[in-house]
Amino acid sequence: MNPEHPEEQQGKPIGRRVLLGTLGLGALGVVTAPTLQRGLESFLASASDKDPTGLTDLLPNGGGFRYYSVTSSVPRKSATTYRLTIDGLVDHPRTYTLADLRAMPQTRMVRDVQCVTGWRVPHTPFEGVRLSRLLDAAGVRKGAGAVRFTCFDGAYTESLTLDQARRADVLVALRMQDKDLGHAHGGPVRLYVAPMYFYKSAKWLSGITVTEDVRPGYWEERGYDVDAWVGRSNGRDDEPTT
Ligand SMILES: Nc1nc2c(c(=O)[nH]1)N[C@H]1C(S)=C(S)[C@@H](COP(=O)(O)O)O[C@H]1N2
Ligand SMILES: [Mo]
Repeated sequence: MNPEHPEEQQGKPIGRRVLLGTLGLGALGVVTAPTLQRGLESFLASASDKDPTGLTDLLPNGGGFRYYSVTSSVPRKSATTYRLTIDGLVDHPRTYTLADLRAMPQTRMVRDVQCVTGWRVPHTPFEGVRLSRLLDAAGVRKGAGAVRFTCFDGAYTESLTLDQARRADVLVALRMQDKDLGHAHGGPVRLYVAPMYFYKSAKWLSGITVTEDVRPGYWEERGYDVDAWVGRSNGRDDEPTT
């Protein structure tokens, strides 16, 4: 597998060994809000309808997205109330509105979404502004080595090294599945880190802070890898690549 493009293994079905191997982590990692989960069932059904391979039928919940939040409720932000702040070790700290972000060049990518607990949603389009573009606009200072993400749920955090954050396949995403990001999936704006397990893709993104060092995020303080490359982290490093 090309280490720069771990997503190239996207066509590979998830082996039984992977699913079995992650059940322990899954029990730890799945935190769902029962009411919202129910509200999402129609969405889940339509997500699996879009999978002609039937691959998602093999997954524990019959396929499709699961709704994850580490908090029991999350405030809603609209197109008018949403703000994204970039600060820390930058020359030009700035607060963006949703309209500001929409006015910037958008990048669309289609990859498999993969949660570390084993579920996967094949060929999922995401669209938004490259994080590298926002970092360049902010003017990253010497001595910076990492980027920290905060969320308006008030609890979740994530981080990337500066090199990871500058990859072309890391987006500040405004759209998913060719629709504006809904609240349940982290709208109006979430992070999308295509080459890594989905826990890196922080929902309800509100802050981007350029820092010296990586500080482990919410799940990483609870045992998951900070460098969360799909297929070569979290004990999955030995997956055969066929
Ligand atoms: N703010 C926030 N972002 C988050 C999470 C969360 O609980 N809170 N869960 C992560 C995990 S473990 C996964 S698998 C995905 C789930 O995204 P979804 O709810 O859109 O399916 O969001 C990631 N980002
Ligand atoms: Mo996850």
